[in-house]
Amino acid sequence: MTQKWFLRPFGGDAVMPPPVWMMRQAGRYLPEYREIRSKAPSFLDFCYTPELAVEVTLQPLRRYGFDAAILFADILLIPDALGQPVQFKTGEGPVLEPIRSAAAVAALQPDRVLGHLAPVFETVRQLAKKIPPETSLIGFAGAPWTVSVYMVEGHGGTDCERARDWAYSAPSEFGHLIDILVEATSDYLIAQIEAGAEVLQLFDSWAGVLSADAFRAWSIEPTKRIVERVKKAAPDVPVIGFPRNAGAMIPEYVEKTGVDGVSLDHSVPLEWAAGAIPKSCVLQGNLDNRLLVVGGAAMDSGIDAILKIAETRPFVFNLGHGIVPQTPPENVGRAVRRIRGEG
Ligand code: 1CP
Repeated sequence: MTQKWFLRPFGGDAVMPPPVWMMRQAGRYLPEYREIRSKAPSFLDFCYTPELAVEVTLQPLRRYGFDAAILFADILLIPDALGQPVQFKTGEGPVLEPIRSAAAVAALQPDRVLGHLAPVFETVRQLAKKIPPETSLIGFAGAPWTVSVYMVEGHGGTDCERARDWAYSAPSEFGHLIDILVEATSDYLIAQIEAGAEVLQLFDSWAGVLSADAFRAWSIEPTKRIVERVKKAAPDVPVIGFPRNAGAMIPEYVEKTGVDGVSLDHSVPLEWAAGAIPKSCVLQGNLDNRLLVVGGAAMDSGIDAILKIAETRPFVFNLGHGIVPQTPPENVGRAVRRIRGEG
């Protein structure tokens, strides 16, 4: 049986070269993205217009031939679908009308989520037909903790203090918000699989601000519940977790959530992760995204160090966090060639 290269590590194989994709592989560093983006009236409209979302998902595949495509959408579509006002302001990032009371949680509308997100499922259906046959399609969502941070803070660029305070001072009230997100996110991911997603990634970008016990309660537990629901619906679809900056808690996250792969930020020493995490869990990562900006010999040696570990176990090459807008597109091409032993 021939299997897509991207899926091989999830079947237990340490393949060389390792499959490669990059978080935020579609985005502002690409001139062809900026061109299409300027045609949509708002970032949300952009995400909800399948024709545009499909096109920008395909752009980085045409340039670099990544082993996987990631659905073009955003983790903040879930708050939007729940009825919380969300806007993306140019140069400022997302702005939400913050939720800071039990009454505001009770006003969320879980029943409208799947209907509201129908355009995203249409994008996935079209992508499943349009990506090259050797490429895998990744669906995704934000993990409940990280999505709740934006819902409670109302914007990025914080230390998540309001969300942390709420979680510590009124855990059952805050837990109700997390429960709503677990259900909505599970439904959303299962619908992505039904539309054609072959792998899922759960982004917990703010996992690293939590104390160990809070991490167990608000990152591990909700993720575990989502993985259980997804596995019940689709046992064979690999789920990758990304508990960014969770450091020493990562092995426990892997063990307790049941994820099939774990995406590592660039602070994690790979030789430590390789010893602390069983080979049954695929490691993904973890080139510093600034090395992709810098390029040249520094980037090459960062890549080579990762490849030494990739040889020894099931592995997917990625960055430690998303591609930043200042990245020269030619550096991405050079990185992919180096990873594949072509340069
Ligand atoms: O065109 C623009 O200016 C918008 C920039 C942009 C893009 C390209 C945003 C706003 N979202 C996206 C797409 C996106 N977001 C994708 C699909 C594209 C791809 O990966 O190729 C994905 C997977 C995400 C996920 C996402 N959105 C995360 C998790 C990953 C991470 O970066 O940590 C987070 C935290 C968001 C929120 C968000 N959306 C957009 C911005 C600028 C932010 C970050 C806000 C902040 O905290 O500063």
